[in-house]
Amino acid sequence: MGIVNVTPDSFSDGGRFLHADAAVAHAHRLITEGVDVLDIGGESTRPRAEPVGEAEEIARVIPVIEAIRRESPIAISVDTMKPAVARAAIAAGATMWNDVTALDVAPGSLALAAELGCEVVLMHMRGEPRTMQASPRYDDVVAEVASFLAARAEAAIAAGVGRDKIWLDPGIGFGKTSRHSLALLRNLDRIVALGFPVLVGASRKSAIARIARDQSAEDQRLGGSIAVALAAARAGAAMIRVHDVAETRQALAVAAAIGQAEA
Ligand code: HH2
Repeated sequence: MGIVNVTPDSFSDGGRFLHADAAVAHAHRLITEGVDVLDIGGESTRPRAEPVGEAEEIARVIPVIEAIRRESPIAISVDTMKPAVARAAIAAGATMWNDVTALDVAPGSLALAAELGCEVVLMHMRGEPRTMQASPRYDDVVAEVASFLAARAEAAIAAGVGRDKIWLDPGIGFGKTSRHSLALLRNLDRIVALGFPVLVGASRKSAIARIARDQSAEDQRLGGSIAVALAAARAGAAMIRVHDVAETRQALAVAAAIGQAEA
């Protein structure tokens, strides 16, 4: 899964057309790099990020989804916590709703996902984006994340979402210290064992720099991001959410070939 952020902090300033234009050009680059799913987001979920209104988020992501859909059959996911944005995105050609709140916060989310018939990514987060990194605590992070995700999958199925439409994501860095994120990656097989395809997103996150004990800026964290991708794939993750598609695909292909080589 390749990340396309249509947010002012992701692209240099300018008018909305320029933002959409830059986002579409980036999407096309990821397609040539071999991406399987494009994840389009119009609101940053970074700690301390400013919330974006519904109309503004729609104005950011829909022209981008429409433009990609006009030129490519690539699978598109929309990264949003807002039902109205998800509805508009699916109408514009997206087929997957990636919700960092696991369809658990905005009223009507589960029913809408069932009505739309789209795939859904249910991600674990502790708290909400603005405050989630303020000393998160767990007794047993792996057990708590697994039981939350199992419960959200049950709730989605009870609301009418097809079992085969559900993806689970432990939410690396969302209300977790780097120790929590490491525990989840080390024990990812316990999330995989829940019986749904698992998505992992750690690309360029601050946890990478903390774990590596360096001060690397966001675009200097490719090595650590690839290390997570390889470990997650080995533990059974079905999809990895990344900024750097070509490099990650290459690393995954070589690791897989080594795994299949003759003894
Ligand atoms: N991480 C981010 C956003 N959406 N969705 C899923 N399912 N899993 C993730 O790990 C995940 C996500 C944050 O990363 P990014 O899009 O790079 O930053 P921002 O939210 O600031 O745009």
